[in-house]
Amino acid sequence: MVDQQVKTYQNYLGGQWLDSNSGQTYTITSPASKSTVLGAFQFSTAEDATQAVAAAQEASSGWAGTPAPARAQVLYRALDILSKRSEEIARTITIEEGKPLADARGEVKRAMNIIEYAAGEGRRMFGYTTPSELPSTIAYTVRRPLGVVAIITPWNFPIAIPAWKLAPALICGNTVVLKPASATPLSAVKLVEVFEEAGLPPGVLNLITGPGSSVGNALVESQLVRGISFTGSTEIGTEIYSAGARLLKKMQCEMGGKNAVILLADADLDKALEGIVQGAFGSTGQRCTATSRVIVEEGIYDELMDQLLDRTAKLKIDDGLDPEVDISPLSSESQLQKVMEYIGIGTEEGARLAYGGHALSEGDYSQGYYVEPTIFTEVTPDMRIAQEEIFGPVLTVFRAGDLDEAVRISNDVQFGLSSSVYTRDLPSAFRYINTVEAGMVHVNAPTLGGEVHLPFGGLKSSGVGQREQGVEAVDFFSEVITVYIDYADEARTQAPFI
Ligand code: UN1
Repeated sequence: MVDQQVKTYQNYLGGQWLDSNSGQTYTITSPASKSTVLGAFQFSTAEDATQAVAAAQEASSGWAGTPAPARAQVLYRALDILSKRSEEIARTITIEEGKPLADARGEVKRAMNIIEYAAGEGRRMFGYTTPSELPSTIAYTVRRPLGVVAIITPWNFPIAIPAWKLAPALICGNTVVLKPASATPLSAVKLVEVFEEAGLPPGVLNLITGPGSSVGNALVESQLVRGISFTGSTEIGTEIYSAGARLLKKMQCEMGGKNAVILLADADLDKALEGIVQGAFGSTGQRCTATSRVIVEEGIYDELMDQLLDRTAKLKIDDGLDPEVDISPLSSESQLQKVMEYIGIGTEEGARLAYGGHALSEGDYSQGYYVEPTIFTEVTPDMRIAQEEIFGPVLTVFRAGDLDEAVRISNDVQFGLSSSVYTRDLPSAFRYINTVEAGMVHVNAPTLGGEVHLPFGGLKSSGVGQREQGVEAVDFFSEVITVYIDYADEARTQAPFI
């Protein structure tokens, strides 16, 4: 039973805020304060998902028929509203997901950037014209929306990831059913409020909260859903991709990472150290682009380790609202259990626990899911901690004789999302760029992040389907139609094409 004080939030379908058909809600609590209930949310069912798809389908022709520059006007209004609500929404992210407020502010800014970028694309829905091989004929291409698309998002970027799928989907004229992670529905409700206030027509954006097992499956199985954009684990992404592919949907799955920084002996060590620490421990390691491996050339190994241990010891572990915080709590009890399990596995596998390794539960820490930043050395590529995504502040350190060996270790995982090298040597940097298996490659910069006008995504088990963001997002959320017009005033005596 839900306490009287707890606010109940509803689904958003066809422009109305509604209860789930289940008649049930579930509550969420704050990762930094387990006893603080943040709200009750609809425990939605497959039937709710079907209704949301129907609402999106109903709105589809109207929105598709709205000129893209007019659709952009709604996005510009959403941008303005999000900007006005940015501090409130950043605080919601921190309270709901746990990340430091500075990171949450950055996340809201990223959402604003992608909305701005997508709105600009409203005046650039370009196709092309080309000479035909026939006389008196023109040929051109035009973009059309897919129709109804489902957007399934994770808890670790509860505003930015929905925004960077939603904004391009909307500008291309699709209608959307958004299914946010069940752990972070409050941020999603606020994002939908922003678009509602911006004047998005009813049914163009629909929100259903609740478990992936019922709602997510119903969306994936619906014949009316023509595209799916998913971010989450490789395990779930593989299931969704297979199920969607069977129904010939357009699919985009953004999944796990095991991102490595290679540190060459000639690197600027101060710069590298900052990049490694931010990459490994920022957002408590809960991002798919986090640095989870450092591969160090022998000549600089001892110096790096001395400084890395020193620097890590100075990190402040606290509530995400503390202005001085470096490492805030993990987002849930299950995250804490998973991270602790991997720390146990690393120790059993014979890696050396060089720093941290404990959950923190004394004093104020007892209220949240805190864990120390953790560093394993003497890690070898065959270990599970070297291969599997941990999604927490756990860094594994490897030794390598030279760049080629380092790249071999870097590539020897199933993932290929982001990567980085620190070096001052131009030929080494380019050899790295040309051989590392990753969708995003950084030189002298952390593995994190990305800019909204550039494509984001990975190789191998990290990603499948078109990239997110950049012009690739427009490619994903639209179909290209090829048009031939014969304006000859006489019938042709032969079939027109060979
Ligand atoms: C980032 O590196 O800043 O789920 C973004 C994730 C990624 C987004 C990371 N899709 O962590």
